[in-house]
Amino acid sequence: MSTAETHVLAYPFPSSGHVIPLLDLTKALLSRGVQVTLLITPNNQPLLPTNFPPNLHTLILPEPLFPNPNQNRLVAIVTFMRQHHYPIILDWAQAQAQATPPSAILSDFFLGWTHLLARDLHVPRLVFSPSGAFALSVVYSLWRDLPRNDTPQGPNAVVSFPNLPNSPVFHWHQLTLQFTKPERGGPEWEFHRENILLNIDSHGVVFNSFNDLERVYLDHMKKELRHERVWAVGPVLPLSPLPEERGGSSTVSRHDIMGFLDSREDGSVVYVCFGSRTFLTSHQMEVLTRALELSGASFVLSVGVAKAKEHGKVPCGFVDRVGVRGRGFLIEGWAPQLEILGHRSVGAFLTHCGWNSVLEGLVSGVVMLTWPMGADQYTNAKLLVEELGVAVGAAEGEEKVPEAEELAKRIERALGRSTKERVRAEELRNAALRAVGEGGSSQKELDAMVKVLGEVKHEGDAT
Ligand code: AWU
Repeated sequence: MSTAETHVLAYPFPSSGHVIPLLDLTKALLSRGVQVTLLITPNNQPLLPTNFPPNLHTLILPEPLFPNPNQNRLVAIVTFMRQHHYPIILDWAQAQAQATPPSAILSDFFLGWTHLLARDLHVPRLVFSPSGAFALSVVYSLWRDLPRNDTPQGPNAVVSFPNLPNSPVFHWHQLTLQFTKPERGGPEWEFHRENILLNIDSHGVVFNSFNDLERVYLDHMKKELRHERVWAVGPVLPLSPLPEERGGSSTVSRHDIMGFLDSREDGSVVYVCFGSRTFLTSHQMEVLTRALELSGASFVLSVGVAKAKEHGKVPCGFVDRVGVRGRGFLIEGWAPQLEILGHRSVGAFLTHCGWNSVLEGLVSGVVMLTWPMGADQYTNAKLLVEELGVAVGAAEGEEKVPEAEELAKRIERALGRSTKERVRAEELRNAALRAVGEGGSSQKELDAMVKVLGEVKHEGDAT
């Protein structure tokens, strides 16, 4: 099948951190002449590129609703999508049969059930992992080995993963809540387990990562899955020119934020942002702003718009005190993160270690300060600090509060010019740019993946 006859259904989980990278990957597929139909919900339509290339199509699916606020949000959304999107996609695909039938489904790792949908459509399902290979290796190992925690240490119990490279060890509270929170063996726990096992059974997995960053984990994944259909095609993020908007429209004028950064010395600014979904408590925010003040560093502090009363707000007086001295720039809402990180004046990035932010920090060559909060973020922080030596540990947890003085010292260290982290940051930036450059490993792996999809027949022999 020629590339132009290859038709991929790209199906993201409808949350910014998952939609953004799959949209970026879709652009790379389109540039190779692949037909792509984006299965997207109305709330995420604004994220679509304005200039639609002729080989990009969309199928708008109902917005997941979950009336019961007490239900787990992820379970509710994925259940809604399985119940309400599945039949619509089946009918749509059957209507497409004579036109350009789908060649594959490329769907987020939260949507394991699409492996069953792909079987109904007689096409292969590829898992799209918006997280890295280390993180997914930990998750797959968890749901295969089902470690227990009957120890008195409770959340501080240590869980080791001897079958993973470097035999990492985590505390129980650092593992994904999807595994540790629901009652073991209960409906929610089984829901997550089924989802992961369906991912493991799928035809292949596509990582927004690159060989020089996670080679040992990518090789481990191939060994565990017993096939080679593991492709590292990232970082998929746009390099230049940077899009005006990405994932949302900035709540500050580009002119103002760039004006502030232009006025700063090279590498002198620490950028602070905790992704699209994470909020600090009031106490954490108090300590963070205190540390920024003590550090004496220039900073850009991006705090999402608080969605609930328990979300920490910047202490009153802070902006006046610090803003007056012109050291700080506060963004309440959506920050133009890629542009900020790419500015010559930004030297450090205090992040919750969401994988998109990790990759954006690496491509920008900044030294990261890690403050993981949950999900895959503890694994990402371990990779950055302990294995790659490209980041400084700053804090951890949604509740714990670091010492302001200690945090200030770590901010200063992260802004240091000739630290070992700075050297590693430059090395990994160059490695990331090589991977996505002409003839780079990520380009080659994406070409290989497209070739595999082009060779898959429709007789259903690939599921
Ligand atoms: P990011 O992955 O950094 O964080 P989350 O939004 O928390 O998304 C998974 O995505 C992670 O591995 C999970 O740990 C979970 C989730 N952004 C921006 O442009 N402006 C803002 O003000 C805030 C965010 C962008 C940012 C990045 C994305 C956030 C894959 O963390 O540049 O691309 O939004 O994704």
